[in-house]
Amino acid sequence: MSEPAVTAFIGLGSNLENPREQVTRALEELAAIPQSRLDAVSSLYRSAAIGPEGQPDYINAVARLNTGLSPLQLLDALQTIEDAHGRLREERWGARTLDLDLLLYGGQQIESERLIVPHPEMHRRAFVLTPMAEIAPELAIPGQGEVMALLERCGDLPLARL
Ligand code: A4P
Ligand code: MG
Repeated sequence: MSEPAVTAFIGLGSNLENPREQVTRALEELAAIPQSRLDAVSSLYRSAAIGPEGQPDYINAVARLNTGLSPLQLLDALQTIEDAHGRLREERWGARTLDLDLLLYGGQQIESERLIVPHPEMHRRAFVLTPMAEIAPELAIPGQGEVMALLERCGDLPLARL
């Protein structure tokens, strides 16, 4: 393996078809991404869905990956994992069961057609910031500020740590 260079953070979310297992399996799949090393994984958290009502609760987690892949190579790898989970679901629900967001890629700010980093909603979402604070409490989000300060501003979305 070439020397991994960049620390990336991945947000995991699922609210269909045994979400806890979806997330646990996705973490194993993240660990198998080429030229990359899974460095840290948060606890799993359960919260009510933000967005359209009537959805099941979500399970969320955040992972820290040391990677030699470029941002788009990493996005490709994440989408390959999403597709593998999504294909199973399409038969039954027509919905995706796994969302993998590239939250941060080093300190870079990226705005391209396929990829916006930092993820544009992450700084407002307790279900991202809480697990992130667990594995990187000192971290600052480029353009937004420190994770702990952002989390205080989020208001209280009840999150249950599993
Ligand atoms: N894309 C651009 N930037 C990124 C990035 N940083 N990471 C593009 C990943 N993808 C990125 O993504 C659509 C396109 O965004 C991709 O093809 C990629 O090129 P998607 O995941 O297929 O679309 P989406 O699910 O509609 O968007 P998104 O932003 O992932 O969904 P949301 O808005 O995050 O909503 N409530 C709780 N409690 N917990 C949750 O996890 N999640 C959602 C998902 C809603 N409510 C939730 C939760
Ligand atoms: Mg997504």
